[in-house]
Amino acid sequence: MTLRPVQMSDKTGGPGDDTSLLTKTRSKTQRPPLYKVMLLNDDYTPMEFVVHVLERFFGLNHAQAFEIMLTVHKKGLAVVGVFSFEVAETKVAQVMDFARRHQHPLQCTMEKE
Ligand code: TYC
Repeated sequence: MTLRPVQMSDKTGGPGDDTSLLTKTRSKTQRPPLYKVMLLNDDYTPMEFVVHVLERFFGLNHAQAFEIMLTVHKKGLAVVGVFSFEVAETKVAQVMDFARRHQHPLQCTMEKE
């Protein structure tokens, strides 16, 4: 909140002659947009590999990683985390590169929340 003096008169000088007002300028707080990072199911990537990816790049413990892997397997996809644009972009690139290096077709994408 910024207090902005507004001069209401040009006749300034004398005591008690201050006709300025304090007006409140509402500044809307800007929150950065968030991005969902999602893992997609496929028929070939081994379950253990997906669990490893979730532990390694998303800091999940084994039980959490296994649960999300199973959700992707059953439902086709799942959100694995929500991040700023830059962090989401990095996670997607890390997962895609890791999967490619191991010759698995695992797909990871991001979408504005
Ligand atoms: N459907 C895969 C299988 O049966 C496992 C899998 C789970 C693959 C999650 C990708 O994002 C994925 N081996």
